[in-house]
Amino acid sequence: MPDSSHPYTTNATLAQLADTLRPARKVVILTHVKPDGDAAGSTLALARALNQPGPWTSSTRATPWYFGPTPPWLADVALDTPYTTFGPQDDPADPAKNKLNAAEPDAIVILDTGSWAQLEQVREWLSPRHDRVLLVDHHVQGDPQIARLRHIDTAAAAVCQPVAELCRLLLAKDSLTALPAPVAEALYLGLATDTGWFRHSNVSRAVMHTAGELLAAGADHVRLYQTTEQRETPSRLRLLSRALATLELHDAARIATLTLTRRDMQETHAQPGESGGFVDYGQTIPTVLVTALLTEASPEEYGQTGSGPITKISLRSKAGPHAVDVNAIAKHLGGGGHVRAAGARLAASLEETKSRLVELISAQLRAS
Ligand SMILES: [Mn+2]
Repeated sequence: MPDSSHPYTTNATLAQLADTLRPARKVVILTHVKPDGDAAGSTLALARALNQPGPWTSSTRATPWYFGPTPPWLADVALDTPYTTFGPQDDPADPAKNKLNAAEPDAIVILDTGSWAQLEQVREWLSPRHDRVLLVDHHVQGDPQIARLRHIDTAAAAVCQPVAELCRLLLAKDSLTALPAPVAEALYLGLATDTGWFRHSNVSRAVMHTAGELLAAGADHVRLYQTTEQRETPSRLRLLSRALATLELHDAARIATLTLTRRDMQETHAQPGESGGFVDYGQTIPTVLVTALLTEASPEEYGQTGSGPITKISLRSKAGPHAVDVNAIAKHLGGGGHVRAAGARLAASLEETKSRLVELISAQLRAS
């Protein structure tokens, strides 16, 4: 939990951060667990800026460290920029993990978070090095004790906005248009992804201006979009078409159901887990308040419970005046999750599960 007795506020300018980083010989760059486009983009951009050939360096001095699952496109975006990923069992203090980490850093930069909860695995390593920790973030909440020098710009749509300025200062350029193209391209990724590719309400004149300058610097937005957004597998798309074909609307079109059978999985050659995100398609219908994706479990998943069918349930609920607590529904069926997203598994067929689920959701809608 963030400490409310110390406000999470800025205590350093970007120029001060640049002055602190400039003489550093070894820099570790951290970001939140499960890095997204802004986290990966900002950390890669800063690493590239710090690793630019200059009087201070003869080799790589900055390395991003990533914790938790990384996006499938990370290697294709990072290209030759070195980074280290840590599995759930990897200890950041273990120098054997990677020779890039062997030297003790004289500066540590945290980007796109300021929350211990997002840095759990590296906390023990980070805490005693507090005097060397710098932070740039755009979130409202955080733990100020995490870093000695903090620059928090809550008006920024992406942390890549203030990080762009930090890179400009580090490289002593007159404008963002003069940044090296690889630095600009990583920054553009953060801007694009945190604004939903320039669709969300956080798009501003400043965002578009910065994006324009990064394009002028040579960011290849076509390559970035293809690399990060256009990487579906044919099996997943075929499986999606099967799921969408089963769409049913119930209770005045307030409940949507989608189903997938074992046969669908087999015939499309889809891997388990490739149906991730399918449940969100039901939510795109304006009247729909709850969507359920029901998946017939595979034989291996039947476990010791015997021969009967097992159906996996994935639930999503929309916020609003008649919001349904799908966590309560999942709990009722022996599962759980969050108010807006939850899951369960039931020892019943797809059809039995569907009718039981629709009944439960309808009852909650009547009560709300
Ligand atoms: Mn962000």
